[in-house]
Amino acid sequence: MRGEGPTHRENKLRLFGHDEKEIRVVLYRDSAAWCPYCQKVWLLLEEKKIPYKIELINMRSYGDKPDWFLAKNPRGLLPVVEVDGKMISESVYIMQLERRLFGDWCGFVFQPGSFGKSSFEATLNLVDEALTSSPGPWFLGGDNPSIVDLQYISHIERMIPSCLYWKGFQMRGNGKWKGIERWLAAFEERPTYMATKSDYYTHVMDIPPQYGPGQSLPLAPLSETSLEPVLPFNNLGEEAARHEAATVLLGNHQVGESSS
Ligand SMILES: N[C@@H](CCC(=O)N[C@@H](CS)C(=O)NCC(=O)O)C(=O)O
Repeated sequence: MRGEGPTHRENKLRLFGHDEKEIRVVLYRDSAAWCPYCQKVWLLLEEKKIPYKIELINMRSYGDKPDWFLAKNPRGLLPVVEVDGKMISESVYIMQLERRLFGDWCGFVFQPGSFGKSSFEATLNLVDEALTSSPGPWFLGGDNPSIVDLQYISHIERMIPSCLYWKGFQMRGNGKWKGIERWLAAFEERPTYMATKSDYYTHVMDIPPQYGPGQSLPLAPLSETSLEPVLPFNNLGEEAARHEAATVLLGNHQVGESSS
């Protein structure tokens, strides 16, 4: 049914049982699904089931952005959320949007009238402590991820393969950060997250060219745990994987043709 069904990177309309006329939000996110700031806002809208429309905008590395988009958002940064016609950029601020919408709803319904390896490891220890001291997999406990989990996930997802490839630094599978492992495993059971998640190869190579290449160290030999785990959720079999690769390749070819 139009606007319904599972989370997918090609969705253009999300209704969650609402009428299209009720939509107040448009999400402008990057067409390649690389951008970590876009991912967390996208995941937030999906987890909170906020009805919204999606506009895919190319990142600078793929050429100029459409004039109509720059007219609405002169800095050109992604993501942007348009709420009731007002353009809001800065993803942390956008994420507070959910609380604001919720606050608006409560106010209406219930009231009369949001350098280095050692310091990186030390910080990971702190993050891990915060997660192990929580009763469940999430930072704030509870059955579902909160705004705090969403704030971290799109960045940690990118740190895992990029630290591994560029620095030979293994964040997963080494038994050091059990809270982070538990938290990632909980995210990997969620279809919404898995639909927004990208793969190791993309995250190693998706550092925008204007940032320059990652600074590499000699790499440790590859092992079972240093490779991206194939999870049951996305292990659809060889044939389905071939179909998906062919569809995406064809789609990229068409996008390339239309922008040249
Ligand atoms: N502080 C901004 C950062 C957004 C940002 O840096 N977005 C990057 C993409 S990851 C961007 O739009 N770069 C311009 C481009 O490559 O088109 C936020 O939190 O939303």
